[in-house]
Amino acid sequence: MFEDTIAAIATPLGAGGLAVLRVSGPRACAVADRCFVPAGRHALLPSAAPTHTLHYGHIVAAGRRVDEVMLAVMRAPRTFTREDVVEISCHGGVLPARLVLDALLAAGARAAEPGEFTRRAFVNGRIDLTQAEAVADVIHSRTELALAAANEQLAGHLSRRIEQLRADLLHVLAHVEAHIDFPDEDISPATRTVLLDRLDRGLALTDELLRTAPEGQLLRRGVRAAIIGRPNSGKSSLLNQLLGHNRAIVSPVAGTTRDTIEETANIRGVPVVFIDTAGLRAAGDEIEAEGIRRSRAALQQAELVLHVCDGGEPLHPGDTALFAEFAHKRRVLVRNKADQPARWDWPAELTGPRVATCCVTGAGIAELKDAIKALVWRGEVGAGMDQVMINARHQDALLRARAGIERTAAALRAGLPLELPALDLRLAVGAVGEIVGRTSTEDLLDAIFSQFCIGK
Ligand SMILES: Nc1nc2c(ncn2[C@@H]2O[C@H](COP(=O)(O)OP(=O)(O)OP(=O)(O)O)[C@@H](O)[C@H]2O)c(=O)[nH]1
Ligand SMILES: [Mg+2]
Repeated sequence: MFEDTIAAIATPLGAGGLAVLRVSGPRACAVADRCFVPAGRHALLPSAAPTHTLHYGHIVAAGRRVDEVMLAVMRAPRTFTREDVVEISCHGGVLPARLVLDALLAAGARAAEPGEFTRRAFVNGRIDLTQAEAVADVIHSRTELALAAANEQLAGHLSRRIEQLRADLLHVLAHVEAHIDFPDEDISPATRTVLLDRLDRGLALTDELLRTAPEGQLLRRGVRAAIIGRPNSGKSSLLNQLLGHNRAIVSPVAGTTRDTIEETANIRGVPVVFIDTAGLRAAGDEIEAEGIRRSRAALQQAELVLHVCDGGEPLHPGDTALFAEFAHKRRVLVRNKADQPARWDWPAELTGPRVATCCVTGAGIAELKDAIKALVWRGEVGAGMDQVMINARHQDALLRARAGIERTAAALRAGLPLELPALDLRLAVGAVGEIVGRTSTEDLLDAIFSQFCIGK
């Protein structure tokens, strides 16, 4: 249990209807008593209030009224942090929230670090590490699909699978270690079969979880898609169509876009960061040359390329050069200006998805979105996995665990001495434990919780 009481503004700073402040710790009610003046006939000080009740009154500091607030009292252990919690809703806006926070700090609370409330929830056993990470995922999710996956994880669906895996491995480890202690007693064929079954089940689950890693990363980080092509082919028009609003300047002048423009869109549930670029050609002036240089830099980082060709003009040799240049990239070939009579056909040797679009009518944009999703989303998240999608940290731990499980199974099958596999298996149990936070270091926790915002 923590000894100090922390406080923070839990809502984003800015003008708004309400701001919410959070106080958590053993002295949460005592801190609130010192700066909250309850109003009304049944006025109660927070420390005298029953748990899970709401109170009207004022926050005062140095004898002066700071704001009119609603104050909620929630006593341990039925709270997010499992500590006493006071939540104060004050007027929105930077200044009222800031003044209420100052009053709380003057009354004895300490300003919370980023993620400190969630960290307490984890350390006090309210949630495990995957659920703590899910809190951040929920906050940062950019599409409903990403939110659904984060909520699954928050609900403990990943935790349950990991705990099952860990229990299986511990079961095998107990047998193997007993056998090492009493080497004269052979593991009976029946027991061996049971142990191998458990290990195989562990491997299957590990693989199933590992297959969700690419989609998990997609949903969390989004995918970067560069829109490239010759000047005037309609790249900026296409960006606007994909975003659903006029973000980029469109004009008949070749060389309109000079700086790269980045904007995120929800493409069939996947967050896609589109990067509109300057048309690739021999530059007319210094500014355009810099724009083209930036476009090429953006291209290096892009996981996906939308190559836009002008359907109303004969195919330019510049496009043919770009076909070859980006042959190694995942790409969608777009023949834009499909409203105009076709002047050319796709070269036969080109592979990959092709879509015809018209940015005047919006024709073909739905097909383009489908093609983008099909390229990046492999559909590995099977029905049995619900919407569980692991992150990079889970992936790293599972890969280490997998190696240990495999070596143990191989040794067991071959009837080899079990000392070394026991070591491997113990490492595997440790790696699986890391995922849910059963084995964790301060460094790991710092790395995870520092990514949170203050007040979470
Ligand atoms: N007819 C027709 N015109 C289009 C279509 N898409 C874009 N245009 C026009 O083509 C011109 C160029 O469009 P932009 O979107 O600015 O082209 P861009 O590729 O971004 O050009 P740069 O930024 O100069 O490289 C504009 O006049 C658009 O209105 C289309 O599907 N059909
Ligand atoms: Mg443009």
